[in-house]
Amino acid sequence: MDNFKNKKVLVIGMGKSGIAAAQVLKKRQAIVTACDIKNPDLMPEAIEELHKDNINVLVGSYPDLVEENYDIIVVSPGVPLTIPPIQAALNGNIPVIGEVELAYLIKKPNLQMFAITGTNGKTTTTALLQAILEKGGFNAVVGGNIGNPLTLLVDEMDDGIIAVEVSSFQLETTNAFKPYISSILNITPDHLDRHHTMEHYVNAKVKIFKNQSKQNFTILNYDDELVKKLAPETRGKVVYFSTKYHLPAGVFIKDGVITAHIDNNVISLCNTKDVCLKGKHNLENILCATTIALLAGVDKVDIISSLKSFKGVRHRLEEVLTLNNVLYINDSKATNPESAIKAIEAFAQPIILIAGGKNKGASFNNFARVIKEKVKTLILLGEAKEEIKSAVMALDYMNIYEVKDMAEGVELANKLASTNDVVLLSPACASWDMFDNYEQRGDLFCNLVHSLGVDK
Ligand code: UMA
Repeated sequence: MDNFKNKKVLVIGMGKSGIAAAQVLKKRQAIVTACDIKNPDLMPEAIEELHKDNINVLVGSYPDLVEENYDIIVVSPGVPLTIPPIQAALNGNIPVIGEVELAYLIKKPNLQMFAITGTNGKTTTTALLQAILEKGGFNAVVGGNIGNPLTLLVDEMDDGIIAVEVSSFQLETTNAFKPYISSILNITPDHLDRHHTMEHYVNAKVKIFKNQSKQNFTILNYDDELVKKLAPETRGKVVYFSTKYHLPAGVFIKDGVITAHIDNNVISLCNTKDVCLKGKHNLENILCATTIALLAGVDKVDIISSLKSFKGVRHRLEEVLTLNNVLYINDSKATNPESAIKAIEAFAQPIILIAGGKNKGASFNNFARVIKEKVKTLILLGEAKEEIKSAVMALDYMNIYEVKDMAEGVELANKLASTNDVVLLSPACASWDMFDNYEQRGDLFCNLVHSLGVDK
């Protein structure tokens, strides 16, 4: 369905995605109602913005699906499909699609989507890809889970490329979505509170290439056993990348040099020592973005120059400041244990770790092992603090402090830190118990750290 004129549409969730979806649908003359379960007092701006566009709004409850006779339901990524109105729609054979699917349906034919998913690294890879494409002379923007709702971008752009970060939540509600190039960086347990089993989580992730055909490319990480084995499930042309193996075809590291073997051409790019993004995990992100850029036709010189200058994204191993020889790092985007483990492993110095938040159904056992090995002091906050505390105490790790909020955490870290330490905010949890999103959590951390600097 790409003609929404006079269609009666219900948009569920009035965050970024819901507002964007409602606005582009209204522009296409659909009869739109946006709803949200939140208390209306907590979302005056969203209500005002939608009212300005003459969009019906229902806040604090959901409408009656049977009575209202909707033609289609558009669901925001953070809304689980198990809520009663969505179940009622599915039982009544009313189509339920996500905001990403809506964007794909209204996309103009000359606008291309290069999509990236994975448990970790997708934001960095998406941002790096956009930087390379832009350097290569393409009209390229980032969109999707990275923070810019895809519907708004698709509405504005006639051609060019969107480097799309897609989450499992967004993929779950796709149907026709067919990116020209798709890629999966890695898959480890995450969001199991929503997907319940690894099988469901993987099923959501593979929807990134479900509709691809032999004209399309599917980029897979050869080093990730689960991802590597997905190759037979796509009809797209598979191109692997690997940080560990010399592949007969694909993109890999040879004698320290990023090397591509694509269509019988061997291209040497730059030495891994010269790339700006540090850490083993970033090498996977770099190889993935490089593979996509090469397939898009970006010149080798532009790829090299981007790799040498791209410094990373906010809230991901972001250097806040160095104060009294203590380095403060904001890694608020580490919303699962795997991601926080990678952050801890990126530092050789003694670490004071601030962690905790809302557990998304993960086990903290591996996280606890890495803490025991590498973290000097652990400061815990949020809903999951007892769970993390039990996991580390089971390994006889006792250097634990519990705090009530971020302000107390930063103040304590500052007090405990000595020369050459790193104070690392890498929560291993979602932010939703104390914040609206990880950006808000990271911004607060940065502000608190900067005010330490002012106080001294
Ligand atoms: N809501 C309901 N009913 C529910 C649940 C939520 O009405 O049962 C309402 C909430 O009250 C709230 C609204 O839905 O007002 C929020 O919708 P949302 O959670 O989908 O948030 P958006 O602001 O639309 O942001 C979403 C993504 N959020 C999630 O997937 C949770 C953003 O990803 C994304 O940047 C944005 O769309 C634009 O595409 C954030 C994220 O945390 C970064 N993603 C997860 C991750 O990266 O791990 C998947």
